[in-house]
Amino acid sequence: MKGLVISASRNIFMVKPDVPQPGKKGVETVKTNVTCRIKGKVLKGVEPYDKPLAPGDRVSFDQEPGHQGFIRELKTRRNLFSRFNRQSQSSQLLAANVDLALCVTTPVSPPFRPRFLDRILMQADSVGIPLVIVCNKQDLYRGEGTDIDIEERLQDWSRIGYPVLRVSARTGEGMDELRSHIAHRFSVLLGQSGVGKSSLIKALVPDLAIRVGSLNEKYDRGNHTTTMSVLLEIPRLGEGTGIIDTPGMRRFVPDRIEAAEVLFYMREFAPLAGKCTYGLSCSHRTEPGCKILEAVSSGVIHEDRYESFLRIQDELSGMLKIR
Ligand SMILES: Nc1nc2c(ncn2[C@@H]2O[C@H](COP(=O)(O)OP(=O)(O)O)[C@@H](O)[C@H]2O)c(=O)[nH]1
Ligand SMILES: [Mg+2]
Ligand SMILES: [Zn+2]
Repeated sequence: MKGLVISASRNIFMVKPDVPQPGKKGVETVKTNVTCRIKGKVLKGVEPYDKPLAPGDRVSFDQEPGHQGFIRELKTRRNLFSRFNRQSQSSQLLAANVDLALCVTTPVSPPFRPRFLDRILMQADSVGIPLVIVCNKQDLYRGEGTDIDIEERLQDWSRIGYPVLRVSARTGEGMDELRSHIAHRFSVLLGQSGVGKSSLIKALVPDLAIRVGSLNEKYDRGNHTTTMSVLLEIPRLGEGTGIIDTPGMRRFVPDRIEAAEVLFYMREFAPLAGKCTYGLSCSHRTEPGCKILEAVSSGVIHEDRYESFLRIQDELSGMLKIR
């Protein structure tokens, strides 16, 4: 049997079969999710991650009617969004086979954190997943009392090619535009804890709220915050619509990107790679004839993006020593 991974913990996976299963009484057929484990110890073709599978993965599995299933094989992934987990020193898989990443941010509450976004944007570009920035909680934004000019940063992301949506899960502002982006696609919702990822899902599908809660409750022992990625299929928003809600994160460490590669995965930097006087060995900090530094002074690269670039590079080169 073949199916779609809905959620994944360390060794238990919820899989939705492609073909309807016989119902409990054997009469009606329903697509009941099957609780699966992995057959044997390791799944072929999967590196030993903390959790080997992610929502959106396609697998084949065996199941005796009424029993738990055993996953035999992982189908080749089209893409994979992950982050590096410092604690376990391994990749944390957040979503597989997605068409779109929705990076959620807020002007306030929690405070606007452009550097957190720059990391997520870079990760998405490194694995070729198109990304849309969703600035939620517009109802709280009055454009005052913030150190960083939020509007300027949003406009700069838009300038370098990321669509920016201004929405409010509370008032419904901008939700139609968000719907049009996610219809007929599988998306992953990313962003730090508290920006309103779960609230956006509830605003998109009000009566689904109970199911979101109960799904998490079932696996998180009553804890209502999302602690694992969960895939929700929402056909009423258009055939083939699905959203993967991801667990709360406080930090985002890029995964499988070396310090020297950062340049290639920041959109407005990438075309300048290798063009400095010192070519690819340029550190883009003090060298004469550095095209990156020139681009910063001419405004082709925003100063704050350059600051993000430096910090990410520093962090990743530090990490390489730890590893
Ligand atoms: N004022 C306002 N509050 C919001 C909005 N969206 C979410 N919230 C609140 O922000 C808090 C965190 O939301 P939640 O969906 O749990 O965030 P998550 O951690 O990203 O899933 C909750 O108290 C929500 O009620 C919004 O558009 N406006
Ligand atoms: Mg949540
Ligand atoms: Zn340079």
